[in-house]
Amino acid sequence: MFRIWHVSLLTALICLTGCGAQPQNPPVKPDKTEKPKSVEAKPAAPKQYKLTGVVREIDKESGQVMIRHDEIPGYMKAMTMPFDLKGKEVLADLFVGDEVEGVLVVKADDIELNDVVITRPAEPSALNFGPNGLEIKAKPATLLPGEEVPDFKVTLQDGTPAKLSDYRGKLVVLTFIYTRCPLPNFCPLMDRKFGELAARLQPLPKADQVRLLSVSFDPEHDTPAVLASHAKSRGAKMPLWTYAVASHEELGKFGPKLGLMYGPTEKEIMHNLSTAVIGPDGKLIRLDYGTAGGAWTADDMMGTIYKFTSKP
Ligand SMILES: [Cu+2]
Repeated sequence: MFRIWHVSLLTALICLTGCGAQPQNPPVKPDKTEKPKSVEAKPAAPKQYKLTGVVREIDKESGQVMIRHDEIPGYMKAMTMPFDLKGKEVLADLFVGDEVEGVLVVKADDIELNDVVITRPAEPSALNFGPNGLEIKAKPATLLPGEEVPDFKVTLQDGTPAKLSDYRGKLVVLTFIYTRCPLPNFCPLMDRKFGELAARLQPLPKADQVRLLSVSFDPEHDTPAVLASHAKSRGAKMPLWTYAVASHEELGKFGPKLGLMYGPTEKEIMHNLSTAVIGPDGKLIRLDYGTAGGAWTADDMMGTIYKFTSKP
């Protein structure tokens, strides 16, 4: 009895607010232009997975980045595939070889890679360029004045092998060129500046404390014979001024540390300029590279040479 009464009272309360208390709205005419509302079930919420991998290719223009990613448990085996990172800030900083981490969002009809961060930057490699040519945006040199320049092997213009460490006791001014360079304000400019340095040093007793080394990054073309004839045409005479060539592998070991970037395109080699002064102890004294790579003058370089060689 008590129970029935309770239910009736509840019904009455609901009717007070819901049935009779509000004025009724006039019936709404159906709008014929109105599209039928979708009655589809909502798709399942996008799934998210952590993605880790290594950048293999970058196309900055389209924003497409090829990533060799690790297995994504429960979703995908390890594979190399493109991801669209257009408009994402990280794109500007990416280099081939960077290890990255991100959140893969898998929607019903699309996947998205978000929150990409570089977990381990690529090992410096002089051959750091994408499939569509060189990413000329050079990474900063990683060597600072006072730090030891890693040893590397070259072949001199007379065909003899040499190492940087063979020059211990000498002050080495080193620059990078390739003899076919068509741009007058790049390699030919370095040749002219080294020519000027050589001419100024030659009559000085201190010339024997100094070595000028023009290292080619074009081993496919710049054989010792080619270098020897190039040296002759530039008036370079061993041992003061020597042309040499290094393999890409050797260049990869020390070039980027000195801010060098180069990479072949169809017709020429894209590159920047880098000139290093290395002390008799093998430590970096001075580095002019990147956009400032062509700016040094024989005058200020002679100043550096005087400062770091002994008196006579
Ligand atoms: Cu050049």
